[in-house]
Amino acid sequence: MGLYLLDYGAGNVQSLANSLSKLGHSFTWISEPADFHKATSLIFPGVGAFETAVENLTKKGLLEPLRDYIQSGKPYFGICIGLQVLFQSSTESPNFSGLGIVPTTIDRFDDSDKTVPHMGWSSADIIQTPDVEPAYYYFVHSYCAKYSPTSHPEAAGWAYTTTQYGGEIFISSVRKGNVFGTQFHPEKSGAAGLALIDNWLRTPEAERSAGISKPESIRPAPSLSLKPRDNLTKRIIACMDVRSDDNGNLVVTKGDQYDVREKLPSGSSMQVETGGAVRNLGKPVTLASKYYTAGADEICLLNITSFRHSPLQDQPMLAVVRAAAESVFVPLTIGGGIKDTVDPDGRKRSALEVASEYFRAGADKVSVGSDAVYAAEKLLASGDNHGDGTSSIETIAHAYGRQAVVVSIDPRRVYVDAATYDGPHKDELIYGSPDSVLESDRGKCWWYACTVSGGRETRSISACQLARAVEILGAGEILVNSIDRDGTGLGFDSDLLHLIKGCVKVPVVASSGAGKKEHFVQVFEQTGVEAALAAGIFHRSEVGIDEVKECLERNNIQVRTHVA
Ligand code: 1PR
Repeated sequence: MGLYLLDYGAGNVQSLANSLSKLGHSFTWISEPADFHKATSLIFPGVGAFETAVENLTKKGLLEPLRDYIQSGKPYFGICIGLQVLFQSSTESPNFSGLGIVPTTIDRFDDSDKTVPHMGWSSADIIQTPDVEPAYYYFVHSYCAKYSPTSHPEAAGWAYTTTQYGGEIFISSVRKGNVFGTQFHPEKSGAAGLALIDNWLRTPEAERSAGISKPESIRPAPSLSLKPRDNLTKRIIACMDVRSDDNGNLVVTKGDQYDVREKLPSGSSMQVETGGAVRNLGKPVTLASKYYTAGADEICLLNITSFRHSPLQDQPMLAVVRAAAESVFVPLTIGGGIKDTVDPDGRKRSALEVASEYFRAGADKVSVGSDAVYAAEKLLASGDNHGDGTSSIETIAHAYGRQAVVVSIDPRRVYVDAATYDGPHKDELIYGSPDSVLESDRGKCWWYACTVSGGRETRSISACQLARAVEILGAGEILVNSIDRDGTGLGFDSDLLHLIKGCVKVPVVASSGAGKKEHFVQVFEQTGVEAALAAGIFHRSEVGIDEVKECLERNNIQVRTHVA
């Protein structure tokens, strides 16, 4: 008897398991239908596609026992897909039915006025007590239950909180009788999320158990008016480039334009080609935990040498991810080496297997670099407007949902003579502004070429072409690095970011070049990106995450500030 967790076998459920362990709650996984009878509380943490969830629950014979469990009046807490499955159906998967407990459908956000998926921290406003200061939680989803008290009053009566995204208000949590469900991810929502899970579990079971059709649980649904702007905050991401130092220990390093070795004094007799020792800025798990506590909205770990070998042989990196996930309760992205590989013993590993290993270790998203370039080139060469289903982006997005797939691009400027240039990507040329703060940009003209293998090889595909292609293939977010700006502290490359923002609907993360807090204000104001990532200034303690957020807030840019 006790707390059970339902895993239908696709999503990353390790985050919730880690949250419960951190809070001191023991739990058991549901492994067969009979387990529902033993459960006195049940949490269903779903991520990914509606179809995958319903199909897998059905195949495992768990869908009907789940319905029976909920109707028995025992406490149920559904997260994301665990909430959506309570509804009748989803336009994401028209051939699959949900449990039909909440009488309305799940629909896609309208992307004509905004980025989809809805990704990041937003407030969940309690509709019955609007004066309560709302908490901020982490959302990542493209589909939602729209809040419509006029057309669907019964369904709207289930709403406990609502959230506004662009010009739409949706049900961000439901509460009725024994049923509680959140569209957001409390297990990834820092202290606020952990408190929410803990409060639910510590409320006596008798209080959480009640029939959903009891008259006292039927609430009238008020009409809500749209606020002038929604509460989705801009995200600040701390990134750690991880590699082995010369003694074989995994360290956080940081390059200048991707060169992570100490510069040798001129005239040094040491080998010039490889430079000095690998820069060591700290231990990955210690830094990840420090940045979480300091208020980072997300943490990113990049295994920057994984292109050289099979990442599944790289057990220390998996151990790093496992340990980081135990102390970081905001989204954790892992990149490097997500591709089809062959182990030294000849065993083939698909990109999906590699990604799955990282998800099982506690990653919430994986970031694909070089392999995304090859997949985009293949798509362009085919002339099709859809992939063939075999790329790493497609296979991982199919299994874990596109929100779990970040594409990390490493573009480099290719300077051309504006007056005479007649080469490729003419329509993407950027003309450096004559009054650019960077003297080096003035009067220059360039396009952005993609690179692979950590910038070692430049390809002919442009950053724009890549962004459009990977969005078609299923990327849920694009992380835009810049080899020209990496480690320079000159500020983000706004020209590049503006260009990529104009090419895609998915969220864009700015990376490379942050040198002071004002650079974050500039990048959000000038390009509209959803998030900004930095490494060097945080590792060297030059600027704190709290200082960045205070500066953004002063400039009227919404951020998540209450992190403790
Ligand atoms: O190609 O799928 O194996 O992925 C490799 C990943 O590793 C890619 O995401 C690529 O960007 C990254 N990578 C490879 N080599 C390096 C290197 O530095 N030698 N790091 C590297 C890329 C860029 C950012 C950095 C920002 C912010 N580093 O991660 O953190 O530029 O830095 P700043 O704020 O200090 O300017 P695959």
